[in-house]
Amino acid sequence: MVRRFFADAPDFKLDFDALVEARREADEDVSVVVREVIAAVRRDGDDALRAYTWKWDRHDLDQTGWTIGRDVCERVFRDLDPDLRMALELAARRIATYHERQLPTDSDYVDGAGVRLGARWRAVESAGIYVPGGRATYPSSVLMNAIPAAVAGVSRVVMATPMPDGIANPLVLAAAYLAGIDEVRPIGGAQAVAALAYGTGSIPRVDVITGPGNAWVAEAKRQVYGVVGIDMVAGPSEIVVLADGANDADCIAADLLSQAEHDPTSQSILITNDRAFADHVAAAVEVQLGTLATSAVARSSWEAHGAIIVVPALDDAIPLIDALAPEHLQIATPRPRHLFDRVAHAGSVFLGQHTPEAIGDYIAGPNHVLPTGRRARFASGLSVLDFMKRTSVIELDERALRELGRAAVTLAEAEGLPAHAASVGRRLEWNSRSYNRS
Ligand code: HSO
Ligand code: ZN
Repeated sequence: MVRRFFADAPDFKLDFDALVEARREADEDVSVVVREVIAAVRRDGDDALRAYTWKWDRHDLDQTGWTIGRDVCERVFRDLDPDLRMALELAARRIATYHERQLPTDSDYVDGAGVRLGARWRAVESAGIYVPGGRATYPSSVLMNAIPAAVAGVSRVVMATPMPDGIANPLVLAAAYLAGIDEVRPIGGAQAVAALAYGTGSIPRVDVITGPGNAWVAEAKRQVYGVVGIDMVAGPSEIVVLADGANDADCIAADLLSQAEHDPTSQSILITNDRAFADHVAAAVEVQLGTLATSAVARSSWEAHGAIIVVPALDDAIPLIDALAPEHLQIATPRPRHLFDRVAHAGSVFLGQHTPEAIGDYIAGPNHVLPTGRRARFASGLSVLDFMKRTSVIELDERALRELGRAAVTLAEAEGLPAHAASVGRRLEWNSRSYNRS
């Protein structure tokens, strides 16, 4: 049975705080092993990669090759069931169109002091997209990671994905083809992250690594951060559904389960102002769990981390939502924007009764790589900007230097940095000499 909370109960605040603070991420400390793996890949390069891949994936890289060619991915893509191929194509188009709007514009202007200032955006040269094997092997995530990189203008996008027992996931290869990836590396785990970050004899290093992964991959990304850029270290997925009693209980139950089926550590929370509706949804979840093929995972998520919270009025949900800062927020009420306007923290929001979160997982267009574990307070979903960097541009002429130079000299002297002061001060003198000459 799922936990129920009543916002007007005396001990609600305590219970709710415990819900917010509860740790769902596995406590496994993998950092020591990951440190060794990274050191080995830095030291021994391909030899380490070959050995780890054999040990953990039972996969002989020399036999399958160190790269899966674009021609192989294309063949798999062409062989897809036509409905699936068209669905992937529609998703890819919509994701590309949405992300194109994120492309930043350069700036260039002359300010009142006569200083020409600007900012210039460029894509990173290369990016590595990690795609896990195992439970969370999603072709949709290949699109969500690789398309923003392509839209940003990254010239080399490499995908790393493990091939346990030498067997590749065909859907992942097909999605890689569609997303324009031309270099697929059949490697996984911390060793793949290390290879992407530092490079090996056969794998040139990249500048940015994005993509989900298990505890080892997440820890490896954390450890190589700074050598390369990373997107974020994501925790277990979550959803908050705010729904009134006018909703269909079966639909809302399905929404909650769609998140719960991802992982036993996922979290689905319903907030409603209707006590009877809460009962109906709880019952509908039980019925659906009876037939769901993923019910083992979904049930353990729902029973360990799920919750139903009954609030006196929909407005009372707002501070609760902000405290949770959920990755996904569905607002299934008649005036969803009215409520959403007052929500400060959420990774992605789904408004109205016709917008289930799963639409955003696949086809709406915005990215499904989102901040989890209350990180929506300070972080955003994956975007084109994760694959770009900005260079600021400064240009002064004589007049502008005369205008600003003195203040710079004063600050340099205050910081005890005479060479800084001279670098500006000498130019001021030089300017005034040439000024007097003219
Ligand atoms: N809901 C997941 C993404 C996903 N769902 C992929 C299905 N496939 C995290 O946003
Ligand atoms: Zn999902």
